[in-house]
Amino acid sequence: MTQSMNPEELNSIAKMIAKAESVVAITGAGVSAESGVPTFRDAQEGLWAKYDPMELATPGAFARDPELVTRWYDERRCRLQSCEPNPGHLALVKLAERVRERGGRFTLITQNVDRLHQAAGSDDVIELHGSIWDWRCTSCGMVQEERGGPFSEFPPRCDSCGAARRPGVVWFGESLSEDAMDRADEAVSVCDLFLSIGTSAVVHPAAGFAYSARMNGARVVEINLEPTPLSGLVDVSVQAPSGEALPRILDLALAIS
Ligand code: BJW
Ligand code: ZN
Repeated sequence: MTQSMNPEELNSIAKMIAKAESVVAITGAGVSAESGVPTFRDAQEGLWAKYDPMELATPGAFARDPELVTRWYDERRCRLQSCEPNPGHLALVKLAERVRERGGRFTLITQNVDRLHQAAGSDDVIELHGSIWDWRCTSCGMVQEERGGPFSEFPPRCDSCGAARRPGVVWFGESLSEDAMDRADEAVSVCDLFLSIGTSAVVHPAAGFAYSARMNGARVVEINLEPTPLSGLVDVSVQAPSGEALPRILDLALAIS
C-alpha cells in the first residue's frame, strides 16, 4: 500500500460519494492497466517500441502509412480480446448503483477505447475517444464491429463500398463526437463530485473537465498511480492502483448508511 492510500483519505472519498447528488467519474488508460492493457503512453512492446504512440494516433500517420497504423490498432484489438474487467471496473459499477439507489446521478465518462467498462456492466458510458472495436469506412462512413481474429488486409475494406476502413477512435487533431461532448459537458456542469481515475490528465478536452467541475464548485478527487497536472488542485489525491483503491472506497461507501 502506498503512503497516500491511507484509510482516512479513502474514507473521506467514500463520505463524499455517500452524500453527493451528482457524481461524474472520468477514466483513462490506468483503469485498464490491471486488466493487462498497456497504458497509452507506456513504452510500446516488441516491434512497436521504435514508434511514438503520439505520432501513430494521428490522421497524418494513417494518411502516410495506412498499413502501419492499421497493424498497430489490429494488434492492440487482438490483444484486448483476452483482457477482462478488473476490480476497479467492477467497483465503478457498484458505486454507480449505490449513488443511484439513493436518487443520485452517476455519469461515467471514459477516454478508453477498450469497452471494458461496458463488459463490467456499466451502462450509458460516454466514450470520448471512440472504440477500437468499431471500424469506420473512410468513404461511406459505414461502421462495422470487429471482434474476430487478425485482419487479413491492412487496412481492411468496407463491405459496402470497398474503400479503406479505419479504427473508430479519435486521433489527435480530430474533433470528438458532438453527442459525447454534449453529454459530458452537461454532466460536468451539474456535478458536485468529480472523480479523475487512471489518467495522466494531459489530453484535452478530457483534461479540462476537472477544472470546469472545480470552477462550478464540485469536489474533485484523483486516483492515479503517479502525480499529474491535476494533483495540486484536487481535494484528495490518492496515488495507488485504481483496481485496489476503488474496491476499498466501495466497501467504505457501502458501510455508510
Ligand atoms: C494507473 C495505473 C493503475 C497506470 N491505477 N493509475 C488544449 C490545450 C492543449 C492541446 C489541446 C487542447 N485542446 C486540444 C488539444 C490538442 C490535443 C491535445 O490534448 N494534445 C495534448 C497532448 C497537449 N487534443 C486533441 O487533438 C483532441 N481533439 C480536439 O480537441 O479537437 C479540437 C482541437 C484539435 C486541435 C487543436 C485544438 C482543438 C483529440 C484527442 C484524442 C485523443 N486520442 C487518444 C488516442 C485514442 C486511440 C488510441 O488509443 O490509440 O486517446 S490519445 C490517448 O490519450 C488516448 C487516451 O484516451 C488519451 C488519454 O490518455 P490517458 O488515458 O490519460 O493515458 P496515459 O497513458 O496518458 O496515462 C495513464 C495514467 O494512468 C498514467 O498517469 C499512469 O500513472 C496511470 N496508471 N496504471 C491507476 N493501475
Ligand atoms: Zn464504405
